[in-house]
Amino acid sequence: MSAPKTRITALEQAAADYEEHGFAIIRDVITEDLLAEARAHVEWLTARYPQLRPEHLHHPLIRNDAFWVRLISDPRLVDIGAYFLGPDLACFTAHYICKPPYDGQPVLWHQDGAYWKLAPMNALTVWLAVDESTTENGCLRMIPGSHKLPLYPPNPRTDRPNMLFSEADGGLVRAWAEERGVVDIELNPGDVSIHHPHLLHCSEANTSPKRRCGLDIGYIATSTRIESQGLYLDPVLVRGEPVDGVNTYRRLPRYSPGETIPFAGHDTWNDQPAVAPPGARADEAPLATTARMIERLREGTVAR
Ligand SMILES: O=C(O)CCC(=O)C(=O)O
Repeated sequence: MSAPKTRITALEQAAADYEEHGFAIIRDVITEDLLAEARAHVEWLTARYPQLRPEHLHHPLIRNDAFWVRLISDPRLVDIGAYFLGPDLACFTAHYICKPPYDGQPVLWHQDGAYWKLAPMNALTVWLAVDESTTENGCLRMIPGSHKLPLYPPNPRTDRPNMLFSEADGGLVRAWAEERGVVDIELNPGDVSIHHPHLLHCSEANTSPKRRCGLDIGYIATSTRIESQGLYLDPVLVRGEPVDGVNTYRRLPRYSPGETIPFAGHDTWNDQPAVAPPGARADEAPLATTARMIERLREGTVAR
């Protein structure tokens, strides 16, 4: 028997919310087996890069990491991206923002698109809760309807620790928050929230005893050109077809013990035809590129 026509699927509901408010929540997307691997990955990365704050586990660190590619290519996440952006989909950025207990840094009010140079801005942020994310430990906060705003360049802000070293105009945020209110996006592990590149959103410091870790994924339609210089290099094609002359796509990184965590399926990972050949070297120094990314955030030049 076919489903009644009135039944609204989770994605249809999300699309209606997204259209109206600029964000939506989709519950129970990722199951505990993969979440446990994501947590192991975060532990592994923080042990490997003790010089970095765990809010800064940026994509240059992990884009040649087979588990990272497995995670951002998960069909349950890609289905969400494809529902909003169409069947030909790439991931151009994805990083863990992991706020440790008691001193996790805030992410001040901003619009994601102001940090990206994409043409056209056919992009979606998909935020996967790796840990529980609540008001207490610094969940995302969003201003409904603010996705209708144009993009404004962020203002540098370094007088208080904050992950982006910048924030949106205070007057703009106050006016919109008074008019529309602010919604705290409380999520259980495995839930996902999505938001529009123009939406005003932030997250507070984590002063609680509970870590708050999320994986922040940027998907684009393959017809969107990445125009930033030097940071958002070679996206990963996660579904469908590239568009001729728009972007170049990286070969999938090989699984190699020591270069990522072991994960379910790692033993057959290298059998996929798109995996880089044995001996292929990634032409990048992940830590140096990440340091440059943090520096460009600090300078306010990340969108160039
Ligand atoms: O994870 C956070 O606290 C902030 C994430 C964010 O700003 C984003 O997903 O655009």
